[in-house]
Amino acid sequence: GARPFDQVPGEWRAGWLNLYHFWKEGGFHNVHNIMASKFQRFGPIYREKLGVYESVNIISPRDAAMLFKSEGMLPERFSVPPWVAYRDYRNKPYGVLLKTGEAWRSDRLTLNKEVLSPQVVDSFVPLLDQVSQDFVRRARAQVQQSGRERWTADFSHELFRFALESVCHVLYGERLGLLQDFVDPEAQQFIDAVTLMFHTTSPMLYVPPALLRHLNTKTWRDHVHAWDAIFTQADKCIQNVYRDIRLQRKSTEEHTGILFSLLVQDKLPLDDIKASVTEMMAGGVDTTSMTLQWAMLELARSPGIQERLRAEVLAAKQEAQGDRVKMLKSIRLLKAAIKETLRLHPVAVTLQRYTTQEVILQDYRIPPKTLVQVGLYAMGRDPEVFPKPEQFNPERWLVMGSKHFKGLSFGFGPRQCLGRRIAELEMQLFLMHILENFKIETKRAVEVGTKFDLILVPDKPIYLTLRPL
Ligand code: HEM
Ligand code: 2DC
Repeated sequence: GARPFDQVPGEWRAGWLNLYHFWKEGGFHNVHNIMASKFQRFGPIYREKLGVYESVNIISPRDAAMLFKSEGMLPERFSVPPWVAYRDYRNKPYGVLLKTGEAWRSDRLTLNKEVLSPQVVDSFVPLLDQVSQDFVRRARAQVQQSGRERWTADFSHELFRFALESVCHVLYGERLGLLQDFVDPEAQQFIDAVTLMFHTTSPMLYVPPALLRHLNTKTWRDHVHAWDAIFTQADKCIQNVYRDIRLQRKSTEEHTGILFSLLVQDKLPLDDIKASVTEMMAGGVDTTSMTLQWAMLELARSPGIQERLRAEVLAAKQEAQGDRVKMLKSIRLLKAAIKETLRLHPVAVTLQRYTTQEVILQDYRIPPKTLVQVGLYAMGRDPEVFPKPEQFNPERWLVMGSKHFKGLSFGFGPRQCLGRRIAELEMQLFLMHILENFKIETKRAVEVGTKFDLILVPDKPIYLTLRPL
C-alpha cells in the first residue's frame, strides 16, 4: 500500500510562522524561486502551509497527469482571496474565474461555444489580424520618426495597448484605437488598473477574504480602487454594445463580437455575461503582452532560430497566398516557439486543483479536498523533464518523445484558460507580422530575471530593437 499523507515531506505545521519567514525572504515577489528550491530540498513532492492555506506541491508530468485525470466534472482551483473579497465587498457577481460547482459549469459551457470552440475561433482571425497589422504600421511610423532605420524601446506599454485592443476587438467587435498616436486616457487607466490589481494581489494572497476587508491597509484600498476602475471601464464598453443592439445598429453580417453573440442568444443572465466579459477584458492585457515580450527577447537572443521562424512564416505566406487562416495551419515551429516561451516564462507559477477523491502521488495517499499545486515554473526548468532546460529550443516540442502533461501553460481540462484560443491566435498573428517585417534585436547581454506579481513578469524593463527587413 501507499504511504500515509502525514509522511509527505515539508513544513506544514506552523502556517503563520512560515508566512513570516516567507515574507522575510522576499517571498511575495519570489514565489517561483522559493518553490524551485523547495523541490530541490524535499524532492518531487512537498507539503506546505502559508497562513491558513495548506497545499501539496508536485513537479512531475506523471503526477500532474494523475491529478488532472481524477479532477471530475467540476474542477476547482485556488480562489485568489483578494479577488473574492473585492466582489463580496462591492456585491459584484462572480464570473467563471471565481464561480464553482454547477453554476460555474453552466456559464462555462455557454462561454466555451462563443470563445473557445473551433467553429468560432476562425472568425477571430481577421479581427486579430487587423490589430497586428496596425501594430506593424505603427512600428514603421516609429522607425521613420527615429530617423535611424530602427525602433528601440521598452515595448511593454505598446504591447499592453496591443493586447487590450486585440481582446476588445473580439469581445466587442469594436476598435478602441489604442495603436494611434492619441490614446484614450480611460483605456490607459484600465491598463494601469489591471497592472495595479495584479501587483496588489500578491501581498494579500495568503490572507483569508474575511480578514482582508477589515484590515483596511493601503494595499487593500489600492486593490479595491483598481478593481473599481476595471469594472467601471468594462461596464462602459458593455453598455455601448448593449445600446447598439437595442438601436439595431449592429448587423449580423460581420463578426460582431463575443458579447453581441452572448447577448442576442439570451442563454445567460446579463449580470453573469457582464461578470465573465469583464474578467476576459482584464485577463487579456498583461498575459499575452508579457508573453510576447519574452518571446521577442528569446528570438532576439537566438538569431538562428529567428531566421528559421521567418523562413517558415514567409513560406507559409507564399503557399497560402496571404490567407491567414491557411497560414496558421502551417507554422509548426512558430507555435512551438510560443510553447517554448511559456515553458521558460509561464504566466501562472502553478496550476492548482482541490482533489475530490483520494489520489496517489509519489506513492503518498493524498486525501480528498486537498489543495494540490503543479509547480509549472519549476517543471519548465527541471532537467529531468526538459533536458538542457536553460536553452530556448522550440524544436524540442517537435522531436520530444512524449509531450504527456508537459505543455500545461494554459492549464488543463474543462477548467483550462477560457481565453486560450484568443491568446494563441493573437500571439501567433503578432509574431507572424513582426517576423515578416522586422528583425528583432537586443543590444546588450542584460540578464532579465523573473518577478512574481501574481503573474510572472520580467524583473526589469526589456529593451528591444525592431529593424525593417
Ligand atoms: C484561466 C493562463 C490569457 C482568461 C487561466 C489559467 C491559466 C491561464 C494557467 C488557469 C487554468 C487552469 O486552472 O487549468 C493564461 C496564459 C495566457 C492567458 C498563459 C496568455 C499567454 C488569457 C486571456 C484571457 C484569459 C487572453 C481572456 C480572454 C482566463 C479566464 C480564466 C483563465 C477567464 C478562468 C477560467 C475558468 O475558471 O473557467 N489562464 N491565460 N486568459 N484565463 Fe487565462
Ligand atoms: C497565482 O498561489 C498564485 O490567467 C497563486 O487571465 C495560485 C494562482 C491561482 C490562480 C491563477 C493565479 C495563481 C495566477 C493568475 C491566473 C490565476 C487564474 C487565472 C489568472 C493564471 C497562479 C489569469 C492571469 C487570468 C486573470 C483574469 C483576471 C484578471 C480577471
